Amino acid sequence: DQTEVALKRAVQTKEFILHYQPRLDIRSGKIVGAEGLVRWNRPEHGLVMPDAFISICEETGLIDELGKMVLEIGCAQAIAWRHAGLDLDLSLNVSPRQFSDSGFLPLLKKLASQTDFPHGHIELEITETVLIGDHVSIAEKLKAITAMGYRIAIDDFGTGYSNLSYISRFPLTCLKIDRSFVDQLPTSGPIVQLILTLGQQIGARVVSEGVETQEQLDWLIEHNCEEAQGYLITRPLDVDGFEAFLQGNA
Ligand code: G
Ligand code: G
Ligand code: MN
Ligand code: NA
Repeated sequence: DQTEVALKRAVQTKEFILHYQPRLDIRSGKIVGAEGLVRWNRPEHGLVMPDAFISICEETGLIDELGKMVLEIGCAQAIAWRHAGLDLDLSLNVSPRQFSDSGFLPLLKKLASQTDFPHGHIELEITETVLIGDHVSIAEKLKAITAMGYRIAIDDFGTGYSNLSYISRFPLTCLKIDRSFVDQLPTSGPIVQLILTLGQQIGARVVSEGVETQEQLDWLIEHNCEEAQGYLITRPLDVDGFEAFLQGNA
């Protein structure tokens, strides 16, 4: 199919870039990090959003190469920000297939061995799907990844089917509340509160995603959620836009 052929070429010629959506530390009001979100800069089409190509990449196996590119771009950017004196944590999305690929740990190891790799400042976002299966081997894999200096976040938390009894055995530093819950505040308050309590219990920060209104942010402030991300703060921005946004918020 046409898109698939174009994607294959795009992976080879590296037509992908990252946009960055800031993460707000609710208590201090400071931007403490960003999530990198991939876009395909497709010739003659313009910017293509991930929903139009991530699943094709998963199905065709192109995700390993694309995922590698995302990690390389993200790590290089995180290093550049540190050199510029910016103290930012960067979250990068990892797809389930990429996580289970045998080349994934060696790639992480190679990236972490780079000069100036920002140990403790790169967070990998995995979904609950990744946590299904043999919990002992998953825990070992996650421990190996954290030992290299990465942190682990669970993305879209609350929408999957991860076994809650194992959550505390995994070395998780962050739970990202899916925006479908944030969108339904205050009706969804009991669920959000449950996740906030769980985060506290296991020592993971909780980030609320998809925060669009001041009312939602006020609810999160009142309930001691650590971080917020969403259109209320800003949409994902290209790197120049993101850096300009940081200046405006300094
Ligand atoms: O901005 P948004 O349209 O960026 O992203 C849509 C979806 O694509 C989200 O579910 C997001 O997690 C996913 N996504 C964005 N960037 C990446 C990436 O680099 N790798 C993977 N696997 N998923 C991504
Ligand atoms: O699955 P993941 O959490 O990585 O998805 C991030 C997606 O959410 C991206 O597509 C991003 O553009 C989108 N997004 C970020 N903030 C908001 C928001 O406030 N509202 C909505 N509707 N989408 C958002
Ligand atoms: Mn994400
Ligand atoms: Na999410």
